[in-house]
Amino acid sequence: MTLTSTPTTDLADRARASLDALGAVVPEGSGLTARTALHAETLFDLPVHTAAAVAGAVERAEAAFLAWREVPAPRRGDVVRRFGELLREHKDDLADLVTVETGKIVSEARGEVQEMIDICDYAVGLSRQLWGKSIASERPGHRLAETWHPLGVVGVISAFNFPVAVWAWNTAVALVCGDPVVWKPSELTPLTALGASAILRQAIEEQGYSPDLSQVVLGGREVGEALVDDPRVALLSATGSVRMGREVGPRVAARFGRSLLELGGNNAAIVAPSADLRITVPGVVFAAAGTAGQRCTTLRRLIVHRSVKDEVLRRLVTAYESLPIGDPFADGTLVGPLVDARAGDAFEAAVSKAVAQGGSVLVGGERASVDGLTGTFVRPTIIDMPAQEGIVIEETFAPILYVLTYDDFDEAIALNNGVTQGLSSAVFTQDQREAERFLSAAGSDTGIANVNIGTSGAEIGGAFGGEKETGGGRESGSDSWHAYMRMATNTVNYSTELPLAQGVTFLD
Ligand code: UN1
Repeated sequence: MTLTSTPTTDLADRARASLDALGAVVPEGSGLTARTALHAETLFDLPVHTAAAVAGAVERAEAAFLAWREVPAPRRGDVVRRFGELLREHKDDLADLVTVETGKIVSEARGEVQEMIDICDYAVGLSRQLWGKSIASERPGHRLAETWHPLGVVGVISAFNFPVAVWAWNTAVALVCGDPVVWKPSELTPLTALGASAILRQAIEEQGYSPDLSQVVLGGREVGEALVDDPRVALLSATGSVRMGREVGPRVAARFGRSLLELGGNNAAIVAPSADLRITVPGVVFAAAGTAGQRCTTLRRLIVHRSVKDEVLRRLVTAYESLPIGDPFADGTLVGPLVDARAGDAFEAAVSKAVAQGGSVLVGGERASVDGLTGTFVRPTIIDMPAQEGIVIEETFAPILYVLTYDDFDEAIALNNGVTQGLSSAVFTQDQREAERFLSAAGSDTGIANVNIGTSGAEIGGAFGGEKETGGGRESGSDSWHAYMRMATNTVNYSTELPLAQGVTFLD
């Protein structure tokens, strides 16, 4: 099924109209091109920042930090509350930019902005918490406590697939924690970044604070490196490939900076014999084919019990065959384009490798053409694999679901854990023993582990992140805010004696 198409000229106008509505000034210059996933053509030129310009941004952020850290946290929360209000007002403007640049369907683009609004609400509440523990002291007349203080400048490097939500998770929390943010968005999504940051800066200025609390630096590798290596960047929060994380982590550690890494996923779902297929099938389809397979939480491996395999696959193939592929702006489209031509090449290469490894393509496996659009469209794909090796243990950012078969539940858990990435996982079962075993210490080893829902679409209230090569960072809810603050342990002696800890005597 093919749905209507929007020409490039309309998209450029649409992007400019959204940017105007968001109050974003599009800087003049060249070095970076704004582009759209819907067409192979570009929209318009943008300037890139030099390393010196990044250093200038960090310097201004550092200056803003010195004042911001002394603003009471609930007042810092006022800025984030206003940002959330502006996001509600401009939801469609920002969602439009997300669709133009990434090709995400309208409902998911709006969902992404909703995720920003949700984290703002969360951070506003957090601004009245930021609590520390009070600990029992062994000494009379002494109080032992922990205090959380602002950390410093936070550098954010974000990926194209969640061009604004992941920045917002970091920024809403960083701001209430007392930290300014310097943001390097993906080179594929500069417009969305300019739009989102314009309304945050409006919120900051309306409340009378320095706009240097939120800055955007545009460009590629050099811009990222300038943030990574700047000793004034106290925390570097980076979302992207394992390859990127392998470079960023050690470089930040070498200067004793902190990093928060959100890297690749190769997420699995186990389908047990008792699985309720009425929720399993839509759960799997959304997780594997939603966002055209371009979430780090996308479901990439389906581990199915032999006894239900035929039925599960029959239903999945039927669902896949009727997935509407097309213009992400059109009503009814569920699968939009991949972000660019390179992603299409990676999709084709992965399918060929899987087939060479003995996989059989059950549905999809090829590109799709959409009338009037020159972007890269592919058919969501399911490939039955003989073993978990080769291409199956790699993350390909495309809608390819590999099927593996199991007989014994422990074997399924071993397959789930048998990859180097550790972001998200799920089990579909009605057997409580299986569900609990999956969630236990001996179960799934991922940072997100779900029962009877898919691997993607996490809410912001929980901490988001994963283990192993996913990088170990946690963002968004729960106590992820600790990463954005420094903790001091305070011992206060309000007695008239000076007892030493551990019973040590000195000068007695
Ligand atoms: C990502 O793919 O980088 O859980 C983030 C999810 C979304 C966020 C994904 N809330 O799928």
